[in-house]
Amino acid sequence: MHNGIDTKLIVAKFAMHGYNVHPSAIEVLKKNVDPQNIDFVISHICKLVDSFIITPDDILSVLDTIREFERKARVRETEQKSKAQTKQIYKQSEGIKIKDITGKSSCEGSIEDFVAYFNSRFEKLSKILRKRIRPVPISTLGRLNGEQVELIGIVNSVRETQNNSAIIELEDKTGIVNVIATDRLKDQALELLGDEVIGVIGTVRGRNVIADRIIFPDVPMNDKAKFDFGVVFISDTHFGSKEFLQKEWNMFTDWLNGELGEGKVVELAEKVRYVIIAGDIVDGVGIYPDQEKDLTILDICGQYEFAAEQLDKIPKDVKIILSVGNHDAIRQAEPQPALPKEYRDLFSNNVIHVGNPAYVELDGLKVLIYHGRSLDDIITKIPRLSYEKPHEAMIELLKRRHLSPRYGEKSPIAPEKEDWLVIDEIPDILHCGHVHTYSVGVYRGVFLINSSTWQSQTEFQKKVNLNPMPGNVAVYYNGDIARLRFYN
Ligand code: D5M
Ligand code: FE
Ligand code: ZN
Repeated sequence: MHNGIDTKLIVAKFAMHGYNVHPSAIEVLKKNVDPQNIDFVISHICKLVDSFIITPDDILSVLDTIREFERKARVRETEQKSKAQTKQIYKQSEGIKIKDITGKSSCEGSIEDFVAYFNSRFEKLSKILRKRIRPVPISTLGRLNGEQVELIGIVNSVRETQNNSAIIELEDKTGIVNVIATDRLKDQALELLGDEVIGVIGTVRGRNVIADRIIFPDVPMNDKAKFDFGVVFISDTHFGSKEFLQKEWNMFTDWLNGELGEGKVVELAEKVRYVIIAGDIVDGVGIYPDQEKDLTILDICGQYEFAAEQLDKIPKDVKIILSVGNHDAIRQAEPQPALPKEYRDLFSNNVIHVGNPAYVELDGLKVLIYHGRSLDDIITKIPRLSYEKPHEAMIELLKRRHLSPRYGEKSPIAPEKEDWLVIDEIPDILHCGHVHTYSVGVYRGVFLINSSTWQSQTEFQKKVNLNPMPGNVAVYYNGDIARLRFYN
């Protein structure tokens, strides 16, 4: 009960508005309203009630109305906040939308961060899978012996057994179960990378589930995107490396300036509106042991100055979307933010800096840029894949709707609250680099481009038997991808 407000004062306040108030109504008012809000409430009661004597019911119904107003106001406020956030995510820049981690990183790498990160991954990917399957919680399987069930879980591990099957340990928020995959499903199971979120349709047999189908989140069938402007895809320029191919780079920029090539090739250069670079802009310093021996520019700032100089050879009416990779001067764990300001400031205005990965929309063309570090893991893990055809490994990313399915040493992940590596938005083009080889393909209407490098084979790469295909450029125009070679 509030002592702070006097009954007489309340009667006087109502009288000022021309109303009488029943003593029991005053009690209700005292019980439900803070003294500091009393004037506000009384003025509302007098506006909303048309009887001459105010009753307890009048008071209660007006209080309900006020609460409803307040609730709606709160909803409006949150809606406005989230609208403002969306605006922040999509930094508008003359026809360009960008979504990346830059300026939004929140993780400190604690255990709680990892729990939140994997929860986000599970939520986002199970939401996609739920469009096709209706999972039961793993904890309820004990009661469903003999029945066919649908499950969604994260892959903890996969092991091969002697009797021609594989056991997938699958976990959801309620428990863990062994899923047995035999025959064709065994081959599918052995291609699982671990940590991906999948669906399983299977039959409960005691403590296990015998799989009938394994379902990936995957992308639906799309039509190939058709836009009548050109976009150039390159990657891994490695400026500052002794093996940087200056002569070939100059040929490339000459072509963009309309000074090299003839016929359709020159016409294509005229159409180009954007150049996208998928990271490893510079060779960096201290990236691997004894790297100094491979560098022409030994300091990182000098390397970015040189990079800016080389990018200045690209016509200024072409916008350059510059992402980052594991050789750049930014944290290694993905998602990587864009370059720090001190380096960004070295570049001309036509360079737009983005993180890795970055989802961009260029006059409507949706491109997902990802440097491609996870490709090493995928190509190593799945025997049918090779460095000669990196786009086939990129298909595995689309199937899993995730850019770095396996958390590990080669693919360090920063445990952000949201999993930025989930492929939420289906792009028209997925663009990677990193492996220094060139290949292009289409999967369910999505173009896959790995755009190689501008660095010839290093001593180190010779030792690990890595054969780069430098100087290749992919050019999107009007629903097709052309390949230009500037290296013999
Ligand atoms: O990576 C270029 C390519 O070289 C990529 O496919 C990874 C591979 N690479 C890089 N470091 C190693 C080591 N230590 N062993 C084997 N293969 C490696 P880049 O990011 O340009 O260095
Ligand atoms: Fe590289
Ligand atoms: Zn790389």
